[in-house]
Amino acid sequence: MAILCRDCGYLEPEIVEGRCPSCASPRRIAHAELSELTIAHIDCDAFYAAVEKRDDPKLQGKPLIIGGGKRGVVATACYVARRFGVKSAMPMFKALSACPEAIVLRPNMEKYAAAGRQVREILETATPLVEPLSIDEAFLDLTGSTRLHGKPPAAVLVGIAKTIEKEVGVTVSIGLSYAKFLAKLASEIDKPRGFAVIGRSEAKVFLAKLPVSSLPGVGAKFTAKLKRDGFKTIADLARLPTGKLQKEYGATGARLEDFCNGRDPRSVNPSRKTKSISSEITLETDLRDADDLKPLLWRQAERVSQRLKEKGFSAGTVVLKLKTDTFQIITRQRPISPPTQLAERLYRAAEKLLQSELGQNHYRLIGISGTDLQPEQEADAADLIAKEELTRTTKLESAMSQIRAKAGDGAIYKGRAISLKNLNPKT
Ligand code: TTP
Ligand code: CA
Repeated sequence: MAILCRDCGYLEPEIVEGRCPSCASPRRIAHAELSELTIAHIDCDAFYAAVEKRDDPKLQGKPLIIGGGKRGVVATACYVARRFGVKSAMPMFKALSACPEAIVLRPNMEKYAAAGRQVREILETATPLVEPLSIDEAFLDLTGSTRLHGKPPAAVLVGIAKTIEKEVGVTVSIGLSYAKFLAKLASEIDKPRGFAVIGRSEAKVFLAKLPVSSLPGVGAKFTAKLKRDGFKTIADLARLPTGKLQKEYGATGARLEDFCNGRDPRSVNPSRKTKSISSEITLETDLRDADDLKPLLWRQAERVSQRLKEKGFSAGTVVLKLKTDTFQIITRQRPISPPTQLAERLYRAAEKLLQSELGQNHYRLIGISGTDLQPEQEADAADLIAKEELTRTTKLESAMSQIRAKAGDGAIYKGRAISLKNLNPKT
């Protein structure tokens, strides 16, 4: 039975009572399979709320709800507010009657996306096998960890959690197992700032008491069907003879049979090759006027430009995305030659596309994607850019992109930040 320190990652093969011999922390976790398990699920705690608390120390210790606006529901609540019964997706009036002293903030998606990206980058320093599930959670396969880092996955995970706390300023909960869905269930067990393990020896016992809806792919509809058919808990499914679930429910049933017996054939699938780079914003108030929409479009162009530069791509096509107040999604695209990394050129192409969509609808979302991605070496060759596009800003941005491509980001960061701020009329 090994024992792991959740603060310094010190791993002892034998249980020794008391505090960690290395850092004296009392936060330790013991498990017989601690050194063998390789599949992890990492999930940030109360993510939107955690980012807001990080940025405003006055919010520390207070009940905080993120949400509201036109849709009037809770996106998330911090763990203080959860003690009063506030939950995601609850109508705001209900949340506030449960916790009248709660502070309510509107979501700031750009900030959360940036924090989510930062978390992902930290995960990718531990293993290339990172499969993001949403803005704040991912699966990791740390099979190569011992060879790569000289320590088992459990200890690497402690390091990851610490780095995220230090560098991003939010806490995470970790689930460690031998299978993806069990790792995900484990990360829920000990939230927040949790670390929980489900080993092979206890998987079936752990699963037995859970409702069938805890299994992947079992949503509200299927849960209701299973209930009608007499299955409430995972144990109800696990006791069926082999093949019975497949006979009843086809391929879905075969998958269920695996899951309820603690098997998960899915491997961790690292993020697929990047096909597009995009940025979009959902608006608090639906907008229709060019004067309102264009500054928002410029902001998205800047963000896409920044990400193209960070990832070393240029875009050969610009896509404008709009969502109307009746939830209709409109996408319009336009090739851009030579491909670009520049906010100004992305913006101009998108602005032309937007021009044709103005006056018809109110919009609740606006965004830009760069697709048809090319290596950045192909980007913005000055001699190929049409004369009318070569404004002072474009030239400057282009020159900086080229220096950045050669000398790295740091070389010109300061210069760009100062110069573009002063030069660009739209910022
Ligand atoms: P979750 O990971 O489901 O929740 P959480 O991170 O807030 O809390 P937990 O500690 O339980 O993991 O979702 C991540 C973010 O997604 C959450 O901070 C806000 C957003 N979200 C919504 O906007 N609406 C929703 O209904 C849910 C569930 C989440
Ligand atoms: Ca979360």
